[in-house]
Amino acid sequence: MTTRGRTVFSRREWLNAAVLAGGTFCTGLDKIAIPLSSFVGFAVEQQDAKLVSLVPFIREGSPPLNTPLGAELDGRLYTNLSEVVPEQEVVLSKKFYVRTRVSALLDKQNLSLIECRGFRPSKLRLAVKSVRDKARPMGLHLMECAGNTKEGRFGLMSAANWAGVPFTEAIDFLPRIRDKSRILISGFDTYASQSASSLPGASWIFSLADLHAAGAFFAIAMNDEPLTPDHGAPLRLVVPGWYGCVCIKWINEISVVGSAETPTDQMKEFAARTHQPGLPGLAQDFAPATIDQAAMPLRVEKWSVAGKIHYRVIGILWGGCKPVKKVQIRFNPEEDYVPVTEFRHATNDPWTFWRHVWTPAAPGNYLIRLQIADQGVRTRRLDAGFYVREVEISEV
Ligand SMILES: Nc1nc2c(c(=O)[nH]1)N[C@H]1C(S)=C(S)[C@@H](COP(=O)(O)O)O[C@H]1N2
Ligand SMILES: [Mo]
Repeated sequence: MTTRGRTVFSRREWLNAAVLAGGTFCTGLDKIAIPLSSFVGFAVEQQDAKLVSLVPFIREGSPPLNTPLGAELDGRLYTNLSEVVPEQEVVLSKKFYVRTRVSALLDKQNLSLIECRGFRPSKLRLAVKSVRDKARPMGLHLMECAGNTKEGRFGLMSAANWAGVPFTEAIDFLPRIRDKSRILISGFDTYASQSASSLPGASWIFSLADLHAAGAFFAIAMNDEPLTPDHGAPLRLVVPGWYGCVCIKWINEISVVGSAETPTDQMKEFAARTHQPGLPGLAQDFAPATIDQAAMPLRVEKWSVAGKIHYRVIGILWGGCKPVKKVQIRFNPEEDYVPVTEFRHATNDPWTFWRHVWTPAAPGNYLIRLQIADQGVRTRRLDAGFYVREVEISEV
């Protein structure tokens, strides 16, 4: 094993890969990717190192990527994550995943004043304009749909640079809320067409403490552009670190509810996917819908270096709430987990990139699986094999 000191993912090599992945994007020349302490394997800066192709993941769905599909509750946009690179910190808004497309009936709604119920004594309204007037950068945050599966090439996940106002600040004009009370946030969710697979109705019940701890905010813009209708304009909720199902779009109601409140239909629909123990009878017994530490490959590159074939697996780590040191990768259950060759945890949110040089022993199919070996880091989806991806290697 050699240590080369500080190594930088060069701009050229990331871009090569992105071009192969069919991506077109502009990257600031001044932006250099993450520095890494050590680099093991071959130097892609070498004259004789050439990126041959990307090895596609197999046995996954094949929906068109980066393009809006269908309408309303069954409408989706799957992000092409294979073209994501560290230099471009966000997914462009037009490629940011969409889980439910805007309702054809939204036009006729007036969502500029949001009903606030249960804030005794008065019935109040929150003006979207007041949020817009106070809006400021809320930072880079990842969003992942709890139903982000390989059927959709794991494309229901993206990161954006958001603007808005922290939840607790936006409602601070309202009378004090009793500590035990919970907050229900609802979005407009009536559609002209019937869904084949989803239930209409989007609302989630939170404790104020959870919203505060997560840094939840009302968003009015992403990536320096106003929210689009598909992403929840005029106002949506973003709860960093939680699954997307709590990030209510087209907000139309904020209500204080008691501790005996039962879960909403949306909470019931997403109970299993947000790791609830069974179906809690009360909203207050729902655990925060946080994303555990997760990791997966985004693309596998085939390289020719001085006449020899090498592969590189490039991926991300996301979710969780503490720094991780030991990330391991395994190629098929018969092999052992080995440390990922290039990894330094930069952030839990939005994501941290890693790379691994891989020289398979023989052609064949390989199931690529990641594992976090740090003690005390919860990884329920990784443990369940949720993000395992498979490739077919034809040449070694
Ligand atoms: N009103 C409303 N809000 C909603 C939904 C919905 O169907 N209706 N879907 C939720 C789910 S399941 C996810 S993953 C996120 C997706 O947000 P995006 O489409 O902007 O990526 O929105 C959430 N907010
Ligand atoms: Mo979702």
